[in-house]
Amino acid sequence: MFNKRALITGITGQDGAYLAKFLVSKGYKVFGAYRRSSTRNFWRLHYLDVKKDIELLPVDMIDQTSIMQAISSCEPDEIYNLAAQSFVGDSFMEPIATGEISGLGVVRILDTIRLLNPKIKLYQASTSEMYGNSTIVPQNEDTPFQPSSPYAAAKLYAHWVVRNYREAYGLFACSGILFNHESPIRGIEFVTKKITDTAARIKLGLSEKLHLGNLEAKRDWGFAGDYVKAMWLMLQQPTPDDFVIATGESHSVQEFCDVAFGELGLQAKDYVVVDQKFVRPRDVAHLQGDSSKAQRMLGWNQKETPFSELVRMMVRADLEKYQHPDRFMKHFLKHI
Ligand code: NAP
Ligand code: F7E
Repeated sequence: MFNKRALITGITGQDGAYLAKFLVSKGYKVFGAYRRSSTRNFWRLHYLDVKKDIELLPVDMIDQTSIMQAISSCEPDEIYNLAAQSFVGDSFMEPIATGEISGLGVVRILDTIRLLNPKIKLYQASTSEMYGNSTIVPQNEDTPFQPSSPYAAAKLYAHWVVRNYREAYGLFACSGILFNHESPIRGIEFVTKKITDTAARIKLGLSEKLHLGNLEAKRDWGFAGDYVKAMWLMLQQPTPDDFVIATGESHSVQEFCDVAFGELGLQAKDYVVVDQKFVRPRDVAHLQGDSSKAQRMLGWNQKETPFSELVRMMVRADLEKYQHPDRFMKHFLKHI
């Protein structure tokens, strides 16, 4: 018998896979919303060995009907909205699609909950990017927002609408303001994965240089596996609220490179090349979160995976991937 029923949007993404694994371990019946594409991309669910435990439903965040059908058919107690156009760099190239998916998509879910079953609890994936180039460091729940990209602006719109539906209609809707979180299954377009993947290739003689943009940018990087626990904890509280989730430490892109290459016995300065192609029209300089509210009220542990351990975990996974491609490829070859 299942304890509760949860619907996760963005099931094919990094957090979708980790959250599905976590909720299954808690005895949930998990439904995963995926968007139809010409190529199935469930490899992360296979990688974490959780595909067999979940039921998939087609949902596109720009399509109200698909959202309504999914929610009415699986009758969830909790919805975790992780679906988004989540790459800040691309949001400058696709600002309208980003607004539709990451901003308006959230209103489509909120309105469906309001009309169908206002008892459903909602977790919304807000982001530290909403702080933009804030001069206040570290950032907490009271720090003013200054979004510096179409992605951040879309997420801030969603963030305020979640709060508005909570106040106007009494929905149990929470936003987790999560700072950057990474893992071996992070998308290759994000800087951490690009660094560990290329460093592993360089180590094995498969690549020569690593081309990056702004090396000075500082981020508060944590492990995705730790962060999905906070999402769940937010929906188990007596009242809905918003929480910052972060490690409280920040490091520059340069430092990330130094640790990653160091793990492989190499020196980053011999391989890293600055390439203007990867510099954004506007970048965010320094994000570092203060998660004391989450530690106090949720009992969430910000120290579970230290920075050096996170980098090591990612580098080792990428090295293993190129040393034993057959073991990695099997996740893509599994039947859907
Ligand atoms: P991710 O790996 O990029 O996953 C995004 C997911 O959204 C994918 O499953 C993607 O499906 C889906 N999606 C995109 N457009 C969609 C659409 N139109 N309809 C339905 N699904 C759609 O992102 P993540 O790192 O797991 O992050 C999860 C959430 O947390 C996102 O909302 C992100 O913005 C937010 N967030 C992430 C971080 C972080 O550091 N990871 C920090 C703060 C907030 P496809 O596989 O089909 O593309
Ligand atoms: O960039 C710099 C880049 O793309 C981090 C998303 O999950 O976290 C993520 O957004 C920094 C930026 O992540 C390259 O300019 C330098 O300053 O890994 P990123 P992000 O933009 O912080 C937040 C919290 C989210 O919510 C987002 O969904 O690294 N950087 N050189 C580079 N970044 C990339 N991607 N590629 C480079 O070559």
